[in-house]
Order: sequence, then C-alpha cells, then structure tokens
Amino acid sequence: MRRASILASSSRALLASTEYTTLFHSASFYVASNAGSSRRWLSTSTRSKSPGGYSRATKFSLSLGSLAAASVAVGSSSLLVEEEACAKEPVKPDLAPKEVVLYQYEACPFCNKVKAFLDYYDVPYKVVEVNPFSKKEIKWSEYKKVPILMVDGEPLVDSSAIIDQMGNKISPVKASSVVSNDDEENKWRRWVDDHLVHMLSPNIYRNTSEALESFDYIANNGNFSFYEKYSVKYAGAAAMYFVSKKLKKKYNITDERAALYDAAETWVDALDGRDFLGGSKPNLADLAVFGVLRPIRQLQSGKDMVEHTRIGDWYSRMERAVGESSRIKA
Ligand SMILES: N[C@@H](CCC(=O)N[C@@H](CS)C(=O)NCC(=O)O)C(=O)O
Repeated sequence: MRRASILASSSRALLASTEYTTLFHSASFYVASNAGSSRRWLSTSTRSKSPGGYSRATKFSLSLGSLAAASVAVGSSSLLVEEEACAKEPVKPDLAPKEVVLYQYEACPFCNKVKAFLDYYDVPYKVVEVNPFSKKEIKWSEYKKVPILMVDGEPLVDSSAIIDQMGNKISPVKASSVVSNDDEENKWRRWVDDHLVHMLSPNIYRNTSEALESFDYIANNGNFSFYEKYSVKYAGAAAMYFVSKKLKKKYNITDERAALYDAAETWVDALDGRDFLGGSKPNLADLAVFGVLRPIRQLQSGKDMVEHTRIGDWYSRMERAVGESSRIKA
C-alpha cells in the first residue's frame, strides 16, 4: 500500500472511531485541495452540536487535542514535589473505594481533570488506555466517550459529574468540604469547560512543528497498534493543524498564544492574591484548571505560557499540592 493511502486509511479509522468521520473527510479534502480555497469545509461539522454540547470539530479537537496534551508534564512535575511536604488530602480509609479504574485517553483534558482530583485526594486508581479507533476497551459501555470511572463496579461518566459523585463518596458527611455549592468555585469550574479547554488545540497544533510535537506524544503514549502509530503522528498532526485553524475562527481567536496567555492571566486575577482559589488549599476549580493545563505544561505552548504570564507560581503550588500520582502502575 502506498504511503499516502496508509495515512489516509489510518486517519479515517481514527476519525471514524472518534465519531469525526465527517470532519475527516472534510479535513482530508481540504488538505488535498488547497488552503486558499473558500470552500467551507468544516462548516457543517463546526455547527452541529453534539448531545454533550460540543460540536464535532470541537470534540475532535478535544479528543485528539486532548490526546496530544498530556502528561509529558506529569513525569517531570514530580521533580518539584520533593521540595515541600505533600499537601494532599487523603481519604479516610473506611471511605476509600476498593477499586477504581479510569478508562481514558492519556491526554484528554476531561480525563486529566479526573486524574488531578484522584491524585489530590490520593485515591489509588488503575488506568485502561482506550484505543480511539476501536474503543474495544469500552465496548461494554453504552457511553462512548472518556473518561469513564469504574468505582467498585459502578461506571461513572462525564468528568464534572464523576468528580461530584466521587466527592460525595469520599466525604459523605461533610460533602460540602469536597463538593462545594460555592458560586465562585462553580463559576470557574464552568469556565474551564466552556473556555479554557478551547484554548488547547489552537495552541498545541498552531504550526507544523508544534503539531508534530503533540502527535509524537500521542502516538507514543496512546493505545495504538504498531501500524497505527505512524499514521497517527503524521496524518493526525496534518489534520489537526487545519482543524485548529477552523477552531480559532469558531472561538474568535485571532492570536492563539495571546488567548492562552489571556486565559492564564484571567485565572491569576481570579485568585486575587490567594494561594489557591480555594484559599489555603486547592478547591475543585483549582484542580480542574490544573488538570487541563498539566498535559500541555511541557509542550512548547505550556512553556511559553509559564514564561509569559504570572501563572507559574500557582502552577508550581498546585504541583506540590497534588503531588505524586496515585495511579497504580500496571
Ligand atoms: N463532557 C464530557 C466530555 C468528554 C469528551 O468529550 N471526551 C472526549 C475525549 S477528550 C471523547 O471521548 N470524545 C469521543 C471520542 O473520542 O470518540 C466530560 O466532561 O467528560
């Protein structure tokens, strides 16, 4: 099979499996024709809202965008942890679930929100990396997205709902200490899902070298077959480069880096001089922002963000507070 058709068929498989077939056909058409075309190649996809509220293009971007982002940062973040005593909030042993399994894509921002929560509350969890082509690992589930958190045999879905339900489980008496009715906290948790996540794809795929950097990570850390890896890296990077340009338009982003820096500054302003939004310790909004940013921290966009904004101090405090991952190594 010729190289081009390997890339095309593998990418189609990736996109089909991630429910973005339409997008892929549009994207591949766009790539194959020319960038100057006035054809509105993504217009249908970007307009069609999913039941979850995100358009297909957005979901693709989040899913692969998310795949791109992840824990290059996680490995290196632990270096800082040794500097200070860990400020985790471990769960009382009698409230701790016996078995927690996270079905995820390594770099999915929603999955990383859940991981930041589990890490902070020191809840041990196993990870099942889902293959986005076949999704065979979640064949048993009617819900076809990740994250899915299996807690003592009960599947929980949707990152914010998972976090709320886990909060109630690990702190049933004083639920408010984990799951808050605090307006400020809820407002910023929504901001993460409605705004911050949309900054990721335009940034991590903003040029060919950053798109390849992102997909190099995806290819090596996702659950892909030997053959899928190559097509994922090159076809994925090419497709997402173009998709990210459409997403910029969709979210009225003219300069993606400026928008990322603006989001980081907005978050620092929200802290209003406090160590964490939660005050002396992180609340769920802190954990959500951290979870979403952790995947990009060691990518070029994350490095630029820390260099050009005031977010670095808070980020470092969060690394120390969240500490080592409580993920159970296979
Ligand atoms: N609202 C959901 C969104 C989950 C979501 O969109 N996950 C993406 C991955 S980042 C996904 O599974 N997309 C479907 C797919 O890959 O087929 C949540 O917060 O968990």
